[in-house]
Amino acid sequence: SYKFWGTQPVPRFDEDQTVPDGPLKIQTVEEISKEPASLVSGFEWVTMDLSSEEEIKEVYELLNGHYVEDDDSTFRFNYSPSILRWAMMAPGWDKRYHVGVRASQSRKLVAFISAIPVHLRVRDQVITCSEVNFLCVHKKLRGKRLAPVLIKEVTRISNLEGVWQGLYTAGIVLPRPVSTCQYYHRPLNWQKLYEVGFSFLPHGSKPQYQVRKYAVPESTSTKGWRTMQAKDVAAVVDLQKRYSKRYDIAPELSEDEVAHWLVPKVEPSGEQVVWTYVVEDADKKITDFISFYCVESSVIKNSRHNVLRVAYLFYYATETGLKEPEDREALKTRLNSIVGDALIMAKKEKFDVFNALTLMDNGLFLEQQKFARGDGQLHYYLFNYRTKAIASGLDSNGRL
Ligand code: YNC
Ligand code: MG
Repeated sequence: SYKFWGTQPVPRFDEDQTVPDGPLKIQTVEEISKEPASLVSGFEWVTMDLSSEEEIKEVYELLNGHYVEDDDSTFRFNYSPSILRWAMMAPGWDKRYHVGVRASQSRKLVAFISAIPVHLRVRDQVITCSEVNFLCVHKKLRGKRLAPVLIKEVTRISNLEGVWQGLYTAGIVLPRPVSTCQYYHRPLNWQKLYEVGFSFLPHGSKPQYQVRKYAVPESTSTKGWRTMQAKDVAAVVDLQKRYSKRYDIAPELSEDEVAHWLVPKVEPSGEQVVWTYVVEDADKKITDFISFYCVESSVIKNSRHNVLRVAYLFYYATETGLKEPEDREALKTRLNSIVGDALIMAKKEKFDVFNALTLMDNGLFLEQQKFARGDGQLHYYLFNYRTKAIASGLDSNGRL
């Protein structure tokens, strides 16, 4: 019945899809409250300072204990403090968008929501959105309608800055997804995935067959393959800009954003969040790039393993997809080469599994690269923006 979402400027399920793209509700900054809504007594709003070691640790601990789990509570996302900083302190970040709720007496952080600005192209229009993430309510405070209060607060803060649109994803169905993707998983360490209950032994197979099936070569094979460096930013921005024109919805990434999101950096602790590789041809031109980032998952109850190291496919682009007229087979071959090499790098970096969604051109390599369909779906949503549904890489039967 969507008691909350029914009051928000989001498209309804039964809505006519022929209306032109645009906002659902138009307001001015003057109409927006200068003060947050009051919370139930005993709780108060706080702005979290993620540049403080203590405060990022509090956000980390809330999420580590209470953030997204899979359906049978075997795994829970375990975003490290480094990844949280990477995700929430991207270009244009502002600490006002790191919204917490504390218990007044104990000072314990019990809920959180965040946003960063993103310039999103939806078909032929570019909109500034608040990309909302890390909505989390402590397990003991669930079902008390606190989530709508957090969502309204991040909306209010965005609106005061003149931002009227939102972008977010969720595993649950809400009114109304702009697109829906399936998760696909490519085992890298089959034995461990089997031991934690993530992978199953197919009928008639043996563990050693599965291990052999998912083995990857020792070294990459794409000529000119190397790690991305800061000097590649302008070339990657240009390639990404041209390649992403093929999609109906894509962020417009600035040089600062590409430097932030894609250039690999090793922290003093030795930790790394993102891995990006470029392909440089004989003329020193960047012809391809591909990236993935790391989010660990806690293995909730298993005597042998505590965490899974999970790589998530991020952006990629290739000149091969830009040739006119488009040569689909050449693109498919090229994407299989660079994704295959990315899998090799992820294996070297000790990842257990490599995840990808059915978006971008992923339908061209998921099967060939031995990704298997997972049971999770990810729904993409726009807040206060109407546009026709965007197909993911699946047919009407939900097949690749
Ligand atoms: C969700 N994930 O439907 P109705 S994703 C949005 N996204 O409202 P209560 C959600 N809405 O149906 P609880 C949601 N989950 O009555 C629930 N809701 O209209 C809706 N889980 O509130 C729900 N993190 O407080 C219902 O529920 C209402 O206590 C019920 O809290 C929910 O980060 C939650 O999955 C998710 O921590 C906080 O279960 C809690 O259960 C929890 O009674 C584990 O809420 C962690 C988890 C969510 C991950 C994410 C993206 C969030 C996007 C939020 C929407 C942003 C809109 C754009 C705003 C900016 C606009 C501008 C400009
Ligand atoms: Mg609640």
